[in-house]
Amino acid sequence: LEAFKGIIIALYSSYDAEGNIDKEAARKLARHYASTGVKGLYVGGSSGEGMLQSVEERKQMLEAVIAEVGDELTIIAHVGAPSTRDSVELAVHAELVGAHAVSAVPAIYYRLSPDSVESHWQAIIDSTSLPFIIYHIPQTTGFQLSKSLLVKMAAQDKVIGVKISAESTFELQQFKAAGGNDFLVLNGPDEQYLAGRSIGADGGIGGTYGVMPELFLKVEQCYGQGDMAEAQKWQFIINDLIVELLSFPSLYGACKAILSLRGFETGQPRMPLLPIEASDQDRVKALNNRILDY
Ligand code: NAY
Repeated sequence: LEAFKGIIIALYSSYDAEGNIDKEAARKLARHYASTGVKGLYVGGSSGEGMLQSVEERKQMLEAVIAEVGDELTIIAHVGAPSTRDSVELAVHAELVGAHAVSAVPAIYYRLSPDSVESHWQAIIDSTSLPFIIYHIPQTTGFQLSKSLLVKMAAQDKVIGVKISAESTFELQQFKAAGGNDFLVLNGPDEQYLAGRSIGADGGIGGTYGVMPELFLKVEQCYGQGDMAEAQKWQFIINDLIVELLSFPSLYGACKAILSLRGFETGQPRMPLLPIEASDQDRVKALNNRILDY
């Protein structure tokens, strides 16, 4: 499980000027991340806009990333989709092209019973021999994962962990305890990385890591050395930067604009996520400089 512990970047998707997947740009960004010291990449999740892409586009993004850094970084393919059929197709593809694990949110849109979500996840799990990581993000899916369903899922060898984007560290601790020692818990809210780690998370998967991986690596390093004061200092710096990132029309748009300033073109986020306007550019530049100054 060591390959899944630590800083895993929730990768933004790369689009060209027409808004289509740009495989070359995705490879360039993935290559850059491989040089930073992070553990892995989470492809096609919330930050990766998997839910806004066709099955074919999601496959293209994953293939580009694995072709470039599949031997160097841990690659987790998010295959969650509104339909089980699409999720299974994506999972089968992920295994075929060499992903190290698959992960999925509950099927979205319909208000589903726990039995339905369980069957959905089970179909994905059964479709490959890859490890599976549950993605718990109730604020967007509306599905409240219960401890009992978590325990039931975690009893299978293939289910190696859960990524928790809910903001309760209490729940995180409870899920960790319920899953047992060999069960991974990955922190979702970047603002609470250190809090999550302190209460049981084995690492984290986050979107804002993509514009400041070095700062999250500092938190992780200081925490690992037992230097809580220093770890906290860096988390607080990160949180001020996240507040600023969240002040733009869309968080993903702001992060993508910052990457563009650094020479990594990923295009605008897809509608309905709002683009960054020309009038936002000065503020984006100032924020980018602030981050680079650390
Ligand atoms: C994913 O799948 O993209 C993630 O794991 C990222 C989790 C992010 N949550 C959402 C809803 O995007 O990184 C966080 C989030 O962007 C960050 O905490 C800022 O609020």
